[in-house]
Amino acid sequence: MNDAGDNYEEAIQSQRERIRRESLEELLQRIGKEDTPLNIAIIGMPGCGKSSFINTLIASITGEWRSYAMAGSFGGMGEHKTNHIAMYRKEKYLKHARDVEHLMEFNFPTILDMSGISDANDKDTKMFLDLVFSGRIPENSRISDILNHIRENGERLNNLYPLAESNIRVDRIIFVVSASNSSLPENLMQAVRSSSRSGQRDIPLFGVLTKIDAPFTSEENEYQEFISSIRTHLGILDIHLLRCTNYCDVNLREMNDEIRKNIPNIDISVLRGMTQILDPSITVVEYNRSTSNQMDAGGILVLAFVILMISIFRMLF
Ligand SMILES: Nc1nc2c(ncn2[C@@H]2O[C@H](COP(=O)(O)OP(=O)(O)OP(=O)(O)O)[C@@H](O)[C@H]2O)c(=O)[nH]1
Ligand SMILES: [Mg+2]
Repeated sequence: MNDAGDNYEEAIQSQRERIRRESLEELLQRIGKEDTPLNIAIIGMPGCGKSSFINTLIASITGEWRSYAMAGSFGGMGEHKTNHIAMYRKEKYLKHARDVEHLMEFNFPTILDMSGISDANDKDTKMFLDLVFSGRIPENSRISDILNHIRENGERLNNLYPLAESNIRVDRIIFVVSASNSSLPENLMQAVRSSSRSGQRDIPLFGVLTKIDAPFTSEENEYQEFISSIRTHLGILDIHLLRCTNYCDVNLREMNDEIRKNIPNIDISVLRGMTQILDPSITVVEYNRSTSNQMDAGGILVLAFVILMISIFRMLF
């Protein structure tokens, strides 16, 4: 390339790098420094790019890609790359960042990775999701063991996975969908959506669309319909569907191994999307357990009053 071409390319690169830094700064401002990390559960079908997304998110924060969550594929041989519940706390994933001391001050989330779940909306799937969302599954549990426990123990599950103060309860759910597959896991989306709102807590749900570098179609209309279908099934706003390409086989080779410089375009999409998802003003609704009891007590009082009035009326007339 000639000098003019080189200069142009350099100018574009430095502009992208500047936008990357601004996007990270915006994320830091948004999450703040309060000392209560959010717990985020990453859910989706096998191979949709959950673990790659976690590595991409961490790379976009630290500026350097590393393989924290093991990603990969067995080429359709029916095996999961991730087969347990793994938790990534900021103490672990920021450890190697160049500006670790500065970053550690901020309220970065704890991220829960797990193996892909099959596309079902049955009792066992919902039971599994409820256990995950209420934080009752211990770290590093094998998913297949939990599913067996659910099948075998049914109602006795509460004894096996008790509710405790120490449970790491989920504050955000991210449902991951791959853009390279035209069929949506509608049953699983429905199960996650209803489990996010059942029980005592209403947990905010978000979407991440991975593999946008390899979409299933080149037809714009078809692609837009696909996106609007994801939003409808998850019941989310457009800004709550993060679209990205992950660091993966196809682009990791582009990174310069010696300097390990990230690809700014990948980081910018992820940082901007996460700024929306980690917004502390989006809160988990904790339902007031006593409200229904108070209503019952109120109802009984009204009933007693009515009975008393009827008795007095009868006595008088
Ligand atoms: N082209 C492309 N490939 C991707 C992208 N993200 C992930 N992949 C590839 O998709 C495959 C599966 O990625 P994983 O991150 O292991 O998927 P997973 O959802 O964690 O899979 P399980 O843990 O087995 O459920 C790997 O071969 C990745 O390299 C992406 O954005 N673009
Ligand atoms: Mg995985």
